[in-house]
Amino acid sequence: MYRLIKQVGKARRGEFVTPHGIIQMPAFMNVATAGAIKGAVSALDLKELKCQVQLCNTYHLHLRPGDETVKKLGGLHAFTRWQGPILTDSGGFQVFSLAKLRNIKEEGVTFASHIDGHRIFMGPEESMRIQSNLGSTIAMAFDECMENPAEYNYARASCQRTVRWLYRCKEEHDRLNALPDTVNPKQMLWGINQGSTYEDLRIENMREIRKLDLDGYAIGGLAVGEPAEEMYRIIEAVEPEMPADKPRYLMGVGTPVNILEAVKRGVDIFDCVMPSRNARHGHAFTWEGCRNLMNAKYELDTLPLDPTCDCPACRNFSRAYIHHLFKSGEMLAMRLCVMHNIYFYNTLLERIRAALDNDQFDAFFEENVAKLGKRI
Ligand code: PRF
Ligand code: ZN
Repeated sequence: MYRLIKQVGKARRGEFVTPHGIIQMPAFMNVATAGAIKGAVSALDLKELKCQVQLCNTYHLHLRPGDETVKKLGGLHAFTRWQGPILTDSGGFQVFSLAKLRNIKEEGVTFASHIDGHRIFMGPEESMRIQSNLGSTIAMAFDECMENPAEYNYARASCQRTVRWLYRCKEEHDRLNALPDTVNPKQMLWGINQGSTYEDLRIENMREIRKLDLDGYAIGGLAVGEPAEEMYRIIEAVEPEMPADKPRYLMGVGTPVNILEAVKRGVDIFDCVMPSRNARHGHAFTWEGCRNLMNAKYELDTLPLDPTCDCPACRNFSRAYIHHLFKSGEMLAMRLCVMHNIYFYNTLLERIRAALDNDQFDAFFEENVAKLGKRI
């Protein structure tokens, strides 16, 4: 299902065939946590924003509207009207980052809902059942995402438990896919590498989880408190242990610079809330660096957010107008800026693919890495 088209150093140009369409890689996944990109962007907008694949969250959709409800409504594709590939994150990360009063045991995690505080239990089987009800294209394994820095002995015990959880995920996932009324009988399961910032734990963990011959593998537990250099070091350590014929997903990363650096080290797919979250605070990514639209210098600026951008916001509106909308608290400010940032991220990945296709990746990297990191 993953086809490697070309490799330049460690960087990979490939494609991943799914029953909901082909993902050209390297790719970015647009984050629609509760079934919508935050900032009033719907599935109808996504095609125009060059979106290939959408990510939704098990944890959020289980709490609201409930995965049983989504199943009754025909699954996430019918519910959100996004017809392309959908990946659901397992809840592993959200339970650890959002929920309060967690209690982790071998069976799973008990936690209080961040909405109304009621107590919920989620383990590998529950996560698989929820994701099966959602009917996503790709289900993620249920894992524990530790914060960094983590103590060595804790990290070792935690990622060993995550491996045991993975075996339970696989068994339950196979059982659910075979049921007669399952929403998506071809749902895939991807595993998640953990091990904090310890190279030996990361490598051992990867060797364990690749034995299950899953449809793809993620690197989790990064961009959770450690410096970017540590993240790159861990990617370099674990990458040689990842199967070459499966996609590699770096979870929750990152800035445009992080993405360039990770592609260079062999990562194929990313997701991050940054394009939408930063836009909601008035930050627009551009090819010259990141702009803050709240800045008074945009009051009379008639140029678009990025003069080289063809997104719906840049084709029609000025910085001055968007600056005014932010100052006035108009919802349209966010919508325009979110659309621009999503288009920007998808264009970044499209240009990375084109650079790989044309044997220009190194030049593209050098030309853009410094500019993309600037604040202007
Ligand atoms: N595990 C899961 N989802 C995630 C992460 C993880 O470690 C991260 C870490 N950056 C983001 N999303 N299941
Ligand atoms: Zn734009």
